[in-house]
Amino acid sequence: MKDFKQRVFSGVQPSGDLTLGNYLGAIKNWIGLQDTYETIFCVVDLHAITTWQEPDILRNATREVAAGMIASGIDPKKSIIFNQSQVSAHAELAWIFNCVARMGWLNRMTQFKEKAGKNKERASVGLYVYPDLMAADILTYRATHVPVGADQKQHLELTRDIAQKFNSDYGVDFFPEVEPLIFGAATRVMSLRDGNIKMSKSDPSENSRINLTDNRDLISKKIQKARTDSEPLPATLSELGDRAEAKNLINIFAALSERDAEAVCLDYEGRGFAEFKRDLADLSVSVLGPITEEMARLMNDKTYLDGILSEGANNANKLASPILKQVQEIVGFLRP
Ligand code: AQP
Repeated sequence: MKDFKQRVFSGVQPSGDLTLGNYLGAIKNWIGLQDTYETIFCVVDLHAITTWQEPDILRNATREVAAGMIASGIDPKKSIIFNQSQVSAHAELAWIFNCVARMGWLNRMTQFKEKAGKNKERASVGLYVYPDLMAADILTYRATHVPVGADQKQHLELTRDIAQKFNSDYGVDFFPEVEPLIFGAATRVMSLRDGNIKMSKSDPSENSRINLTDNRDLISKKIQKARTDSEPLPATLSELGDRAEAKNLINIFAALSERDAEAVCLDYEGRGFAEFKRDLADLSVSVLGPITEEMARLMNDKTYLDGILSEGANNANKLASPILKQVQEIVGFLRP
């Protein structure tokens, strides 16, 4: 296999307010990659409309995700930041991949099953072919590395399958074998109301999540209100057993303080949640406060944000266009 440029691609959907889950599980981990790789971070608005989005809210959320990335430490001078719909190569390559991927592969995707719920017949076709678009996002830049959370691993496997099938169907060595970048302390942040489901932008309960748009008071209140139990904390994680909410709060504490979850558990051995939550609220406010404030400041400067997104789209387009052109030639599209 030939040498491909070391390039990272990742994205976040503007399907609601950015959450602590998006921050700890994704964006925070991207910051360090900017010095090692060529990095492309995308606000994936085409993905967002796989479920219904109010147009004005979508526009606002698109800017908000960009502001959240920048406020968290993604540097527009080091990384390409743009929104997906501005670069048509994503949609064009996704169509080709719709024709490469097999129904059987998509039928196995667990995220579709989770998101479509019981009423599969009423889910959009876009939601079903979401993984093909994700493969196009990555491969339209021939990205070599993708930082993924545990929930996205299956989609990345599919990207690898699509790349391989394309290469073998057309007898080329065109798309790289994409590698996942998995972070040691990759955190899966769970809902503050139910420790068995993930914290999500689209959860109907506001108290289930911390948004990066929440002010210091609200962050603190949501932590205080988080569901817990009446038992004191044990010395080790394994002794927590199936206390999912307790585990989640300890993991959040560990991720925010960049410490090992076992060490956090040991620190609070024998203590109750009132004290633990007070400290977690203070910690959350001290880490997230500056980010939420910078985000609010950026949201007041739409000209700046739109400028970043449009410059990012230009740069992304410069990378994507020649790759798409080669794909079109390989596939046999006549372009006189
Ligand atoms: N709770 C989470 N814990 C850890 N990582 C998370 N991510 C999302 N939620 C958590 C990671 O954030 C990145 C961007 O996610 P996305 O916006 O593309 O879609 P998602 O995973 O579907 O996020 P949400 O918040 O749950 O959105 P909705 O409610 O619209 O579906 C991904 O890398 C993801 O792993």
